[in-house]
Amino acid sequence: MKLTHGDASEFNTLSEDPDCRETALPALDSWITPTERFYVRSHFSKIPDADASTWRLSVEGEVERSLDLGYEELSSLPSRSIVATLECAGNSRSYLTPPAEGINFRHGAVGNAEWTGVPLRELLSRAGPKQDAVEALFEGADSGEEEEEGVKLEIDYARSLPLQKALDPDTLVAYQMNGEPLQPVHGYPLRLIVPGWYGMASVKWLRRVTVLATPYEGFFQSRRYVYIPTGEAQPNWEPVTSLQVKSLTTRPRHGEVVQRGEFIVQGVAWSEGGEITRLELSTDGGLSWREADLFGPQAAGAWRRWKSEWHATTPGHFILMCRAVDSGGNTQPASIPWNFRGYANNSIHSIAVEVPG
Ligand SMILES: Nc1nc2c(c(=O)[nH]1)N[C@H]1C(S)=C(S)[C@@H](COP(=O)(O)O)O[C@H]1N2
Ligand SMILES: [Mo]
Repeated sequence: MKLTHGDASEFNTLSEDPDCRETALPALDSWITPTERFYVRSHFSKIPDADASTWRLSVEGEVERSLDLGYEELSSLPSRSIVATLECAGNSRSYLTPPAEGINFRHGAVGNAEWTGVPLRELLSRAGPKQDAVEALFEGADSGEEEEEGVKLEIDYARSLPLQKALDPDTLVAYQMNGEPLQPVHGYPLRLIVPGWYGMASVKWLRRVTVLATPYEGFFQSRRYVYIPTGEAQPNWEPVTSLQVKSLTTRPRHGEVVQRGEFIVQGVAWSEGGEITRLELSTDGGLSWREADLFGPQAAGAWRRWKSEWHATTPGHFILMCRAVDSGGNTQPASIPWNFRGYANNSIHSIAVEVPG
C-alpha cells in the first residue's frame, strides 16, 4: 500500500496570490532553516517594491520625540542577533475536522532562523513613550482588499503589541535573516521579529511604529488572529498571542518505507519560552511512549532538535507520534478545541511509515 498524503516535494506552494508557501518536513530537519526553504505567508498579492536607500522608519504617537530613521542610520545602531522560531498561527490548520477557514497549511508553516537587527526597545527608549502609553502599533507597507461583512475594504497590514512585549530585549527591528539582508518576501528591508509569538506579530516591510494610549482594534487585530470558538459571539474572542508547545517529526516522513533495522527518528520541538524539557516518542500509535534525546543548540525562543533510536525490525505499518513538554509543564493534546480559523493547532503529530518484509 502506498500512502499518498506525503511531504515529498521540498517546498509546497499553497497559494500564488497571495504568496503562501510551506516547507516540506524533511527540509526542517536542521537547527537553522535555510532562507530559500523558509515558509512564506503574505496576505496581499503585491509585495512592496522596496529600496533600502530610500526606506524610512518612523516612531511616533504618544512619545516625547518622534523619530524618522533611514536604513543606514538604523543599521549603524547597536544590533543583536538571535535565533528564533517563527510559526504561522494557521500552521497545521488543514488537519482540523470540520475544515477551518484559511490557507490550507499542513505542518510546514514554521522555521527557525537567525535574525539580526536593532532591539525595538532601543528605538522606543530614544523616542520616550509618554505615561499613558499602552501599546505599540506596527504598520507594513503592503496593502490590499479584505472583505468584512460583505463590504470590501482597502487596508494596510498592521498589528499592535502590548508595550511590555514591545520593550522585550528580544523584540527586534530586523534587517538580516541568516546573515543576509532580508529577502523581499520576508520583509526587505525591515521587519519586526517577535520571538515567542505566532508569526502574524512579526510585521514585514515595517515603515511605522506608533505608540498608542488605547488598544488597537484594526482588522488584523480584532477580525483576524482571534480564536473564534463554537457558540460564542464577539466580543468574547480571545486574541492569538504566544506559541503553544509543539513538536514535529522530520525524519522519517509520512509514507516513507524505512530500511529494516535501526532507524534514527528525528524532529524539532518549540514553545513560547523555548525551553523544551522532554520529548516523548511512540512507535505504536500512542500505546506506549519513550523519552527521546534533546540535542543541538539551545536558545530562548528557538526550537530544539530531538532524536531517538527505533528498532524497526518487525515488518508492517507503524504509526509514529511525538509529544513535547515545556518547562511550564505544558504538553500537546490529542486534538485542540475547534476554532473557526483553525489557529494554533498544536495537537500531536502522527505519521505512518512502512517497514518492508
Ligand atoms: N506586512 C506584513 N507583515 C506580515 C504579514 C503580511 O502579510 N504583511 N504576514 C504575517 C504572518 S501571518 C506571518 S506567519 C509572518 C510570515 O513571515 P514570513 O513570510 O517571513 O515567513 O509574517 C507576518 N507579517
Ligand atoms: Mo501567519
